[in-house]
Amino acid sequence: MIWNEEAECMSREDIKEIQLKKLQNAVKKAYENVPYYNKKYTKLGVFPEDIGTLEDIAKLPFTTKDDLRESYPFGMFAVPPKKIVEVHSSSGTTGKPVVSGYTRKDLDNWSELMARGLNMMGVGEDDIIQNTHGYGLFTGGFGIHYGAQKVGSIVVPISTGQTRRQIEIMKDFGTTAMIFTPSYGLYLAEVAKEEGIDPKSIGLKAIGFGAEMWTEEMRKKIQDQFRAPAFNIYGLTELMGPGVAVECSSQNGLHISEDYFLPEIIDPNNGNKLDEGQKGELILTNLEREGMPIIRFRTKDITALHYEKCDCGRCFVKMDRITGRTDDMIKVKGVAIFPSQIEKTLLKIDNVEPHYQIIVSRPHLLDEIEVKVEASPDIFFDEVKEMVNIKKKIEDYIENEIGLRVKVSLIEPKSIPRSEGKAVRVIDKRDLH
Ligand code: DLL
Repeated sequence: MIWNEEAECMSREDIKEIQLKKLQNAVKKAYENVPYYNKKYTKLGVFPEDIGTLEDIAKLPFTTKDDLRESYPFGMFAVPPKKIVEVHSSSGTTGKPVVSGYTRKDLDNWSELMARGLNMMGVGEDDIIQNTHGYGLFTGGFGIHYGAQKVGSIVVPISTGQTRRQIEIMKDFGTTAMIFTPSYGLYLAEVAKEEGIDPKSIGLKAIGFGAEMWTEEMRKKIQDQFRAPAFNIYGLTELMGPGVAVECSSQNGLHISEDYFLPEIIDPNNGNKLDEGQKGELILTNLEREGMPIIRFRTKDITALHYEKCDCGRCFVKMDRITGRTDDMIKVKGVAIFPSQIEKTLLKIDNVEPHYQIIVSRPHLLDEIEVKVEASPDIFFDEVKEMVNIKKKIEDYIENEIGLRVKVSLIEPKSIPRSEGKAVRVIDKRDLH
């Protein structure tokens, strides 16, 4: 059974007709109610009336994470604050986070979209969904939660961490569907085995995983460990959260709900549109958002679109799994991190230089970050106590900025290789591509 057959199995003509109507409306609302769009469109001399066809979207400028950051916290909202009922937030590139605001209707739409996603994974009212995503400003917890309730399953809002308790609950409650980041899934399986529980014996029906990049080898490992199919869930805070696109039983791409989102693929170097099947940067327009209209958002995620009909019967376009980003954002334990956040923190601390390198690895299935920081020439490496104090201070400051505890190593001045072009700030040893 398809959750919303009328929507998900529409003809291409109907999809286009609905998209055009909604796009015209979204652009008009953004122009009329959000000073950011109003100023930008006026300056460029493009107006809502100029959108006569779907292709006309190319006349509109892109919106970036930095644009949203500059409107921090509520500057992108298109409705008065009293109509906003929930906010979520994610990291910004240079400090300020991005805030996403939802009206009651936006939350209803989010539930619908995530319900479609869970239905694609074969999850419904007979299921018990254990949601290991964090409940808080991160969209993962609440987004999955809303969808799970909408399809009528029992949702276990256990949130992140407490790995041994997670396993106990899976067993005791008879969890049938797990939601996790791929790295956490593998870790869960390992801890279960340590506890003498074979993850296969839990009897999972489906796994939903996302929020960070993964490889087919990782999927295979997760599926083998739990003996259950694993489906990719994609989304981002700016557009909504999880549920923008989800994988169906074919497991070869994610359906984007095109009655809510208009996807484009561009060449990230010149902004030109790329054709079906060509890899480039994904641009997304939210066609329905009341609280915060998002027009032509540069996701920086690399993928390609495919329009041929899918075996599952759904007609919405499919995107490939994300294979990279055009910027230096990394996701660690599901948390988005920019090197600039580390840099900003280092600049606040005496005795260290803003020369650093971030090393991300996955030594025991869980992500670990080590930040190597150059000490200033005037501190003495034989002053053990002083070194320990500085190291701890940096760790505390970084934790305060990114929300994760990292390991800091202080190294000799000038020991990080200098580069003439872009400095290599991140060394990702996880092999995610
Ligand atoms: O990660 C939303 C989410 C929550 C998706 C739970 C899936 C499950 P942000 O924290 O704003 O939102 O991060 C968005 O994460 O631009 C991608 O780079 C990356 N990302 C999200 N899902 C996937 C995925 C949530 N399935 C950013 N595969 C996006 C690869 C993903 N990367």
